[in-house]
Amino acid sequence: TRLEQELRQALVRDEFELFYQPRVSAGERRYVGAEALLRWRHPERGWVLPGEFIPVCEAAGLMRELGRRAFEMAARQQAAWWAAGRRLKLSVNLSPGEFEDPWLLDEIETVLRETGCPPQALEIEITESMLVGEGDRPTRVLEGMRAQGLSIALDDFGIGYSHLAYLQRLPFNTLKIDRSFVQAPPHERPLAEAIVGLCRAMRLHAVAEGVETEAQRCWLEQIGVTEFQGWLFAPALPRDAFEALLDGRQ
Ligand code: G
Ligand code: G
Ligand code: MN
Ligand code: NA
Repeated sequence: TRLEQELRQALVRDEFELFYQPRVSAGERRYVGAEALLRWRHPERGWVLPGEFIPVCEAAGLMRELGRRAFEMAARQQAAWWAAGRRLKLSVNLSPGEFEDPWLLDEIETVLRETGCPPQALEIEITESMLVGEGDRPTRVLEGMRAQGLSIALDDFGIGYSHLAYLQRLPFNTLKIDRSFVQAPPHERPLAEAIVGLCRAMRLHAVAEGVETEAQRCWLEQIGVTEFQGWLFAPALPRDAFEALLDGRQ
């Protein structure tokens, strides 16, 4: 297809960039991290969102290459930020195709070595659908990442195949509560409270995604969420704007 052709060209021309959406701590409300999110700088259309190009890249077999580039950009940026004393945790999404790649751990090792990025600067975001029906491979891969010094977040929690045994068995550091819970009407809140209680009992960071209002932030903080991400604080921003936000210059 035409879009597929354009995407191949975009990889050659290096038109992909990372934007950064901050993660804010409960209580003190400090910037403690960010999620790296891909954007395509289209020569005519301006910034294009992942919803439009990731499914096409997946179908065309380009996602492993794009995902690897995204991880590399994140590691390079973190190496620079950490060297400059800006020490936030940056999370990077992994696609199902990347997760299945038998060379994943070797590629991560190579990128960390080549960029000089400290592994504790990065968190890998995976989704529940990647963990289904694969024997013990997911456990081995995630334990391999932990051994490399990375942290691991379970993304979009609560809307997938939520199989609570995963939480017991797999070495997660963080659970990202899907925005459908965060934005739920009051009578649907007990489920979110139960998820946060589970995080507390299992010593996982509970990060709420899609926080848009002060009222949401307030009840999430009351039930024990430890970090927030969402438009209430900031959307995903290009590097310069993200740095300006951290420095209070925006
Ligand atoms: O940026 P936006 O908020 O539209 O992101 C939508 C989704 O696109 C994310 O939740 C994530 O699943 C996917 N995505 C964004 N950036 C990356 C990336 O660097 N790698 C992978 N694999 N997926 C990404
Ligand atoms: O990795 P994941 O699929 O969770 O990517 C985050 C997605 O959520 C991105 O597409 C981002 O643009 C979107 N997003 C981030 N903050 C908010 C928010 O406060 N509200 C809504 N509706 N979407 C958000
Ligand atoms: Mn994510
Ligand atoms: Na998410």
